[in-house]
Amino acid sequence: MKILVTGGAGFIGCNFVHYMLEQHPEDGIVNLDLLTYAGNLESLADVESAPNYSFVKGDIADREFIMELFQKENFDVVVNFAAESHVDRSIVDPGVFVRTNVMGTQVLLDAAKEFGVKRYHQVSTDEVYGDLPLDRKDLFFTEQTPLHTSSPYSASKAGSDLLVLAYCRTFGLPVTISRCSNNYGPYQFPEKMIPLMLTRALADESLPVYGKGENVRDWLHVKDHCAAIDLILRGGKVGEVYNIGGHNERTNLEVVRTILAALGKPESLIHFVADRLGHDLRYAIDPKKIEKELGWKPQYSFDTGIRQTIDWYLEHKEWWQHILDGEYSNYFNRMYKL
Ligand code: NAD
Ligand code: TDX
Repeated sequence: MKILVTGGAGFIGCNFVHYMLEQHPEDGIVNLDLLTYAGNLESLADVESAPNYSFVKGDIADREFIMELFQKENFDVVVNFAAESHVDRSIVDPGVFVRTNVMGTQVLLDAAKEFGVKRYHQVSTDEVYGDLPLDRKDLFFTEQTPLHTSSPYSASKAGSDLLVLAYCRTFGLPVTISRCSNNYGPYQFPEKMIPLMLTRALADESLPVYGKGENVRDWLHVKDHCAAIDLILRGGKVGEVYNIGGHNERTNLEVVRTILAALGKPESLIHFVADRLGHDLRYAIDPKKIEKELGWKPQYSFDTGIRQTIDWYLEHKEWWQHILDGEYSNYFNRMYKL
C-alpha cells in the first residue's frame, strides 16, 4: 500500500510514521507537512533515509500542489493528521484553523475523489462532541453523541468531519473517521499541557493551571492511538466513525501533581491562572465500538504511560530544548541544504 500521511512532522503524525514503518515495512509512506511551528523533522531524523519513506513539504490547502502530488504518487490510502491543533491558539486566531482544518480537508477530499483513493481516513477529536458535566461520571461520548463544539478549534474539526461524511454519502468516497481523546507520549510539542508542565517544572518555572485545575481529560497514549488507526485502515467499515479512548480520566491538577512528584519538584510551582475561554469541563470516551468490532485494546495505563513519557522527556532534552530555542526550524534547511 502507498500511504499519504499528512501532518507527519507533528506529534501524532510522527509517532504514526514510526509505528507504520515498524509494523508494515511492506507499505510505502509519503509524509506531507507544511512544517508550521508545530512541524519538526528532528522527530523523524532516524527514519529519513528509510527506503519506503519520503518527505514532501507542502500545504494541504494548496489545491494545485495537492492535485499534482496525487497525480504523481497514485496513493492507495490517505491519513489526514495535518491540522492546527492547539485550542488556545484558536481563541487568539481562528482564521488559520478554518483554512487548514476545513478548507485543507476539502482539498484532500477532492484529490482523493479525483484520483480514486481506496481509503481516506480523517483523524478527528472527541472535542467535536463538546463537553460532559463534572458531576455525571456515568456519561461518556459515543459515536451517536451529537456534535456540539465549544472552541474555534473544535468547530473547525467538526466542520471537516461533516465534509468527510458528505463526500462519502454524496460521492461514494470510501472514508473512515476516528475521534480520540487527549494524546500524550514522546514528541509532543511543549505548548500542550503535559510537555508544557514537564519542561517548565524541570526549569523550576511556574506551572499555569487554568481555573481550579478541576477540568477532566481522558488520556490516551499516542502508541495506542496509532495502533487503533492502523486497525481502522485495515478492518474499519467505510462511512463509519470510531471513538478511541482508554478510560484514563484525570483532573488537570492530578496530572500536574503526578508530574511534580515524579520529578521531585515542589507543588509550590503550581500557579492557578485565569481560565481558558469556553473551557470544556470533561471529556470521556466510550470505546466499546472499536473494542468490539476491531478488537482494539489500549496497552498503556495512564500510570505506566506517564512514567515512560516523563522518562522520554528526561532522555531527550535536546529535542525539546531545540524547540524552546527555536533551533528546530533551522533543521529542514540544514538537512535539505536549502
Ligand atoms: P500537531 O499540531 O503536533 O501537528 C500538526 C502537524 O500538521 C504539524 O506537523 C504541522 O506542520 C502540520 N500542518 C499544519 N498545517 C498544515 C497544512 N496546511 N498543510 C500541511 N501540514 C500542516 O498536532 P497533533 O497533536 O499531532 O494532532 C494531529 C491530529 O490529531 C490533528 O488533526 C488533531 O486535530 C488531532 N487530534 C489531536 C489530539 C491530541 O491530543 N494531540 C487529540 C485528538 C485529535
Ligand atoms: O497551560 C495550560 N494550563 C492548563 O491548565 C494548558 C496549555 C492547558 N491547561 C489545561 C486545559 C485543558 O483542560 O489542560 C488541559 C489540556 O490542555 P491541552 O493540552 O491544551 O489540550 P486540550 O485543550 O484538552 O486539547 C487536546 O486534546 C484534544 C489537543 O490539543 C487537541 O488537539 C485535541 O483535539
